[in-house]
Amino acid sequence: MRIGIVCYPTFGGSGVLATELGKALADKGHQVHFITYQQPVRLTEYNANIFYHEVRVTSYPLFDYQPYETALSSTMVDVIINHQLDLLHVHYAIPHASAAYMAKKIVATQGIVIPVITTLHGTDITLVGRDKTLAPVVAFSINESDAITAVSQNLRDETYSIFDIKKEIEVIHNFVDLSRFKRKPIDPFRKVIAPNNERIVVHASNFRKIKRVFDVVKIFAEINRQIPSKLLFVGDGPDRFDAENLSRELGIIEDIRFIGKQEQIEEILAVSDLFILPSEYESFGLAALEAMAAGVPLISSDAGGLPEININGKTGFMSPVGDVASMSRQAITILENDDVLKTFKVNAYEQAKKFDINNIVPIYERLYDRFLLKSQPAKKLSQEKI
Ligand code: GMT
Repeated sequence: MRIGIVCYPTFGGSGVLATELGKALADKGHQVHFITYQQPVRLTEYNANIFYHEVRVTSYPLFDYQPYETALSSTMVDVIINHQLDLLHVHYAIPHASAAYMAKKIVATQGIVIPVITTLHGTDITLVGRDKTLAPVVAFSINESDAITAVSQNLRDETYSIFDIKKEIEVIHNFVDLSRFKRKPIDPFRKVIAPNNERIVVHASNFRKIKRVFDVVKIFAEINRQIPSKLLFVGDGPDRFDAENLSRELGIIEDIRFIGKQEQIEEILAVSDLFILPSEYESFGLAALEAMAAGVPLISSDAGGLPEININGKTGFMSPVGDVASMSRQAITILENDDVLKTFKVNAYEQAKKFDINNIVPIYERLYDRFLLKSQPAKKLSQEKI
């Protein structure tokens, strides 16, 4: 199959998921064409079945805002025609679903039928997408997609409650490549972070308000009062600076490291004992699933789709959003006893197995197959008169 994948190329969950999906499809022999404005961060190795098409945006003095969506549609048209794509799979509705709708209409004028599958990831619905300035276009382009998927049952329900969606939304959970996260801890690395064998707690995110990173600092302050421990903050974003200030105010800065965006997250998770994700909302929580795949238990809020991955009292614990006291107590319960920690680690890994890449990717392939039967591959036609 020749599959076009449209995504954000950054460290965000939707881009990571889309890139991992593309890589897995390429390994299975499909031809995968990534269409985005930058090389996706997880696309690091050469694969003969993977192509990358950069969306180049023309700048012109008249434009206060560059027309990215138009450039994206035009690149889609070019790739659909010249690489005879069988379908387009767009990740994150804004602006990918509406750009795909436009591309679909343009190639239709040349007699080409291109199915569009839209995968909803979270904030494209629950935060940004519902904004009045975007909502009509988001709802329209989702409804015009040939298939719609959501990464959790919760996101599916939220989408129906926020928008008037007339089609079926299929739930296909996020997945993880277990083989990538099953690493032996690198002892010298662990020693650098925790020289006296302290527990290692980790949080990874984009440090946006929705992630509640100040709760992470407060929870760690309580853990640190009772258990020798270190906290690693992975990632970067708007609340990082204030999180650092809060750590200083609480007198725990010496036990916290802000290590920025990391490509080798599996090395960090391999030495970690606990992952904290107290988010206001999380459609799924891919970062938490990756931690669990590395055998790291999870302290999380019970928001959004998190109850679909975190089993309370088994793989970690969940508390209401903002309940720092409860999350701190639960974290200490896991960390204070070696045997308890070991059991939670095993359970976390076992739970992650349910979301193994080998179980989920075939669901996408079956979805694609349904549309292939209905459409013809795009014929290479001249674009001269477009
Ligand atoms: O977490 C973020 O803010 C990034 C965001 C994205 O779209 O890149 O992640 C969303 O998609 C991930 C992959 O499907 C989900 O696992 C995350 O839970 C979801 N984030 C939110 O819903 C806040």
